[in-house]
Amino acid sequence: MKNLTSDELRSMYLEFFKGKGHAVIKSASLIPENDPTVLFTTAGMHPLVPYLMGEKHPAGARLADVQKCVRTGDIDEVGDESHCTFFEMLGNWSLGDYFKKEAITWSYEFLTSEKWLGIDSDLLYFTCFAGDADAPKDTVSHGFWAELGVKDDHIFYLEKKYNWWGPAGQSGPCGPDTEMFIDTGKPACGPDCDPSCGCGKYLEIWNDVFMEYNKRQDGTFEPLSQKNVDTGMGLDRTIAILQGKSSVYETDVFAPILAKIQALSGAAYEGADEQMKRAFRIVADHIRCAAFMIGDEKGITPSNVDQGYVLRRLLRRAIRFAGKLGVPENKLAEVAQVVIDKYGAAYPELVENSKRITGEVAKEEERFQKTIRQGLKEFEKVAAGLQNGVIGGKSAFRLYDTFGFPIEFTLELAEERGIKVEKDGFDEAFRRHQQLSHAGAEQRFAGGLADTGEQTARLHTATHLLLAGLNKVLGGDISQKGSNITAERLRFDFNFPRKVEKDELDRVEEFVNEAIAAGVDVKMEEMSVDEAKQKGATGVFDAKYGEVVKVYTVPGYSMEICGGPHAKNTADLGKFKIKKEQSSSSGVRRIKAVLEQ
Ligand code: ALA
Repeated sequence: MKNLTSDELRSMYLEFFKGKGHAVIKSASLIPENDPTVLFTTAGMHPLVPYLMGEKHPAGARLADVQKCVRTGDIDEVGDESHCTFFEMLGNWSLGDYFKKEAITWSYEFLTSEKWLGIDSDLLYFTCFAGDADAPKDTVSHGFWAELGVKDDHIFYLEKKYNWWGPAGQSGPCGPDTEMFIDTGKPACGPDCDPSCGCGKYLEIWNDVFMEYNKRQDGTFEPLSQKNVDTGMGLDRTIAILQGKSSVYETDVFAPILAKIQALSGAAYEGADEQMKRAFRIVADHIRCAAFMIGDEKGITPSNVDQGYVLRRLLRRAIRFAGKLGVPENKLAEVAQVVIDKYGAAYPELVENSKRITGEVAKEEERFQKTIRQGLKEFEKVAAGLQNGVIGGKSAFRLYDTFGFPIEFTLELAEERGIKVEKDGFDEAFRRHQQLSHAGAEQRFAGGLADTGEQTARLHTATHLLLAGLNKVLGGDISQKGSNITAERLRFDFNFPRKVEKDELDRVEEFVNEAIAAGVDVKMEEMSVDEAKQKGATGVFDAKYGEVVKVYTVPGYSMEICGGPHAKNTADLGKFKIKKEQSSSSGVRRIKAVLEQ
């Protein structure tokens, strides 16, 4: 097996699929475009949903990429051997082109051929979908693995829970998958040990999804108009295997980051006990993830809502654990700089935005230190007023909710002084609070990119007109910072340093309604990014599709790079109405608007 660095694996993967006729496309932003269902891009397929649903991709029907992804659902597991909040997914795509035979043959070739990864085929195990009422048993995939020489006892049939891929609980493209595992050398956990048992013997490294169904909003399935392949190989996991490491945190990726934390803290990572190791890994993982979030082409900053909230939580958790390791205050920007240096060649946006990354990390650390000092004072007040030596759940929650004082700090301080904390009461108050606020939840409304309904298309077009209107009324420097469209309304974030006044909003509304009244056809053209820029198209997509992009024009009003879908004529839009203008995060305003019929 080849011992590759992360940079080498990225290049090798893309080179292999280029050789199989794939166009290499750039990673999309971590912040989904026009998709209200998730806060972050959680898999390589996510930005490609419109194309999996049948829209034509400008780069062709065979694509390969390395997509940056964030999943914060299992943030509490970060720090074990394989969980991270940020990860890179290597993927190859067939948009109605090849299907199971080619996908499986190429996966096998890339994994086992001496020219590529050269993994000993005896170490590899495979799973296929066992079949149920929604779709048949995948004997076809099983057959292709067998043809390649894989023995029967290396192939398992597993149920939908393990061998089906599709956005859970949502509508969208989905289908059975076949997964590839490597034997880590750990002993089997028992006679029933298989790749689904999670004991650690088998580590999943790659997943080939055969997307041939669309899951409807009502949970039923319909065949897709085209059959697609969506694959995802975890970069961190695969290099851990290739480098002979038992943990993703021991690879060339994390080595310089952990070394920096070690140097700052004075504590040693090697030989540290599990708890200390975990603290090191949490700091490394969270700062890596934060650097990618802030450094993203649609960079976000810490705030109390949506993506900014998740970022704030990651940074504050990193700060807390860095404190435990003895890292002095206000040093985490230096750790972020190491992340920038390590990933800069593969992700130039990190280098371009390096000042923003280190600046935001430093600012958030200062803010948090201030919060903690304030919280400490409040804690002292609470502690001084105790009658029975117990801090009630509600008081602990108030420290957390009103003063931002982490519950862990309350628990630690209380323990030092022999004070008890009603943790159950805190948990109860916390749960109630979580149910009320949606911040922090990754999965949200239904709909999203898979929603190509007419009203959604109209709102997409209205969003372009809104951006053009804002530029006209507020001067030409407005660009999109985020967009979120449901069938009912649009939400649009843009850079602007102050509140937008009522009369300005009125003029923007007028501009959009004028374009609607003019009843012009919306035009779509494909061209290179450079050409689009030359023609004056706006759009945040310029790093996304590599060479060719779609440009939607509302002649006389707007020209924007976008993946669609859009209304055919502005007259279809109805009446445009701005419902709300508010702050979204520092330097970013948010507008909510609707189309009234
Ligand atoms: N979309 C598939 C996954 O994320 C490849 O596992």
